[in-house]
Amino acid sequence: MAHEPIKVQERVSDPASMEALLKAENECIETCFTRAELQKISCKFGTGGVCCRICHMGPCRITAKAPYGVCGADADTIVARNFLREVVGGAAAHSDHGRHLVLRLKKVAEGNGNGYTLKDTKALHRAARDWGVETEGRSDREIALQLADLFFAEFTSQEKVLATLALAPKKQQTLWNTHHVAPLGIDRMIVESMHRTHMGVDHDYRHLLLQAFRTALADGWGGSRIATVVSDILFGTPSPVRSQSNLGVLGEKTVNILVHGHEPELSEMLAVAVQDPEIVRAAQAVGAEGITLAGICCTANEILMRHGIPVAGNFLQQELAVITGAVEVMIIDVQCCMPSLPQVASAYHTRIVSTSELAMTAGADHHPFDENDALESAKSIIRLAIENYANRDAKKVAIPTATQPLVAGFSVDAIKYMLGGRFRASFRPLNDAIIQGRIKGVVGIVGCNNAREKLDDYINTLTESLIRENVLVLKTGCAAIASAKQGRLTPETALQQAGAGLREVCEAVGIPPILHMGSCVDNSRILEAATEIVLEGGLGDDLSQIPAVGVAPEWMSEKAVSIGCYFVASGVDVILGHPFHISGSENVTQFLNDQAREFFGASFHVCPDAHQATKKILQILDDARAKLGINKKAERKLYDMKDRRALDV
Ligand code: NFS
Ligand code: SF4
Repeated sequence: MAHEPIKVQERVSDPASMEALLKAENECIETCFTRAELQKISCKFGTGGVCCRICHMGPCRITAKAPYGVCGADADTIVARNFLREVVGGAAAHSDHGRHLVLRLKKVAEGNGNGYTLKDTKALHRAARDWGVETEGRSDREIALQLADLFFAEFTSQEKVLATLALAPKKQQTLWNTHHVAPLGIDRMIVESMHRTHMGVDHDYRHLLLQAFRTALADGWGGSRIATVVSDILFGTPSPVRSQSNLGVLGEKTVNILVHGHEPELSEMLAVAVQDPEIVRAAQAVGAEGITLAGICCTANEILMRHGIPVAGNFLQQELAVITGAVEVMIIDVQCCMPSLPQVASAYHTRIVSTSELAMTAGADHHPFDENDALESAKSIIRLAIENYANRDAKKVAIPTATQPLVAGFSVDAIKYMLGGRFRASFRPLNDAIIQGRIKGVVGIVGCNNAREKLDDYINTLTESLIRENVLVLKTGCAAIASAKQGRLTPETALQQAGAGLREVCEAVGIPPILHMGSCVDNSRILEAATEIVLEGGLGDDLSQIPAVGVAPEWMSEKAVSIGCYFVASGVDVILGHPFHISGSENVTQFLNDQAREFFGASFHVCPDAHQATKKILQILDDARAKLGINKKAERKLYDMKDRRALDV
């Protein structure tokens, strides 16, 4: 399909994406970048959130001349209802991901693991302790079984608030109870929110927005937290690992398999299966040197964190990966997989293979992942790729050479260990560094890429300026991959750019200034880290008091909306690179960007560029420091031996 040429250098920033997008342009392949061009003018009713199609007297659109829908709903009601439904979408996606993992945990606990095991018994015991499960005199499987049932109850609880909330600082829990936003069962919250947004039910925008925060809390402290914990039990708690990133990780002479999507179950098995000697021999038999397994989006983050499997790219690179002409099979499951993939793949030999029973895509080959024979299932998909190698058309292959090394794998456990050593693992050195002003604060940069913005640009500019200002940066999702591709996830490179105070601390304890903490459900790890900071003491007694900020610079998905809401409801200010679709209601905008502070001690802020965001973040951190009385100018002293000894293992 011919389309207007696009300015490649205005759409992407890393050299590999630039090369691949140019190739797409030359070959007249349509991508999200060209489609974004065609969709350029957005509907102003949609942008403002004032289009209601909840009942069939509508769609109704609010204008100055028609300020009410047919039923009498005003802009506040309509915007708040639409917003709540976005949170529902995001919370549902994260939580259903979590549910599938709990189902797996239960099977393993019952002795029907079919290749899956309780890989990390330390994580199992940690979870048992956190959720109050008796371990004395019980087998790991018994513990896991009770834990799985307890987690199921978190989904279905009808009257009790989530048990998981007890992991938050006490004051946070009291606050949630006072404002009636402590969520009951995750499924109940999601259904109730759908009920409340049905025609003719909940109409008060404040009440609707508080429900949005409540549903989001069921995601962050419930579904996502559970997903992370169970993944750690089944697949191992991440610890620092080196790997490579960007499209250049694809092999010129290997069978290339990309996993894309979110659920770690299949990708974990693929990571095992590609090492099988029989599979390797099969690849060699078709003339390949071996197999390259790499990932896109969050499933990439999952296997990167645990196995060091390379990351081929983030969200906006999924089509570009296919356009290299060198991918035999791209496996997709759920979330963030573009429906355009089979169309792009049709220009090459690439096969798009969908594997989740939840998700089919027209034009993709559907090979449902057989969980009862997981390893065999993984191998059969790899064999498809091996067979397809012969169909690769050398004339169409151009793999960008750019790759960058990285270090990932910073679970809270790993950070604690690095900070304090094996025997006194603790956040103390970090808290002290914050109190002394060597580190100004902690900022989580998370979330997606968005085809309406230049790929990675805002994320990377912001990250650089924050570390320069002595801010420790925690990363997840596609934002983490952005840093990886820029070579900023190696301690060496990043340290050269960090401010003096941050650099000293990082060097002394051996952590990089930018920590890759995992996939988007692993934003729960950021909450966990923030909680550790509170519990360690000296920086206030709830999350709203510590100098911490969350940022979603290039966000696009409903999951990001939910994440933003649970951060704010947890007391962490959130900066958005572009606003929610709420501008049609001043009241809703004011509530989210301001009034939320009265409830939670935090709110949303919109900063359209990285420069503005940096200023805003530093101001928020400074304010928090002033309130804590730790805003004195940091003494510029180098670490002496005593300090070093205090930090050393
Ligand atoms: Ni998060 Fe991960 Fe990426 Fe955004 Fe999508 S992959 S779950 S939603 S696009 S960060
Ligand atoms: Fe219109 Fe009200 Fe129906 Fe919405 S619920 S479509 S505003 S009549």
